[in-house]
Amino acid sequence: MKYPILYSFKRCPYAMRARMALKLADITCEIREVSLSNKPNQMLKISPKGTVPVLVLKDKIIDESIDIINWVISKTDIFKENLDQNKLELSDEMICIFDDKFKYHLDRYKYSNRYKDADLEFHRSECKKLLVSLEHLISNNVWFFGDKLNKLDISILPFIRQFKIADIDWFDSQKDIPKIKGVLDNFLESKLFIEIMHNYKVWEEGSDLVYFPAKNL
Ligand SMILES: N[C@@H](CCC(=O)N[C@@H](CS)C(=O)NCC(=O)O)C(=O)O
Repeated sequence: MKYPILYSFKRCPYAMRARMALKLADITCEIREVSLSNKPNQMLKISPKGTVPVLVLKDKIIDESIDIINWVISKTDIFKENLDQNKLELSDEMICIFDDKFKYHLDRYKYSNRYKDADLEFHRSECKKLLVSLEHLISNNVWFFGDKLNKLDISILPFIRQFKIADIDWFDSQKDIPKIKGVLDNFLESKLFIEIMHNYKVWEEGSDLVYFPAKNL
């Protein structure tokens, strides 16, 4: 196996953050775009829980996005010396809060029709409270902790993007999260984000090999 294999799904925020870490580290993978409604058996065999992303390495399988990011960080210097210990700890704490609480309320806000008795406004306001607490912790700069991209940016911005997309006019009308809005705009316009949102055809057994990052980028 020449390159690691990455099972991915373009619009999945977890897969996005894994692709960002891999792209920042310039790690070439064979990418297999997955249809979530028709997951390949090859993926389910190695990761029966059936979520993307899944990274297949020579000696192990990593099927949690944060573990993929941490693996990349352990192998490379993508975020090296950017942050002091306090900020590193704060980042990991915020990532846990966003993966847990923010994601819980985001799903119930975005897909309130899929959850019995979900109150859209309640869940939106719970997400918003978490954004306001993040707003108080971050710098007034390009990224959350300054002018350098960090683990916190790539880990939670894909979810904040989803929160915005759920109702763009409402999001834009919020006045108390200006720094977050600025960072999100920088993220959406960044070369990194545009590159990791490349379109790939859904992979199936026998498909031609395709690579991430895309060869023409
Ligand atoms: N904790 C996992 C969550 C991954 C996840 O839930 N991915 C979604 C797509 S965004 C998925 O694969 N869902 C399976 C499905 O919809 O069947 C991670 O961080 O990698």
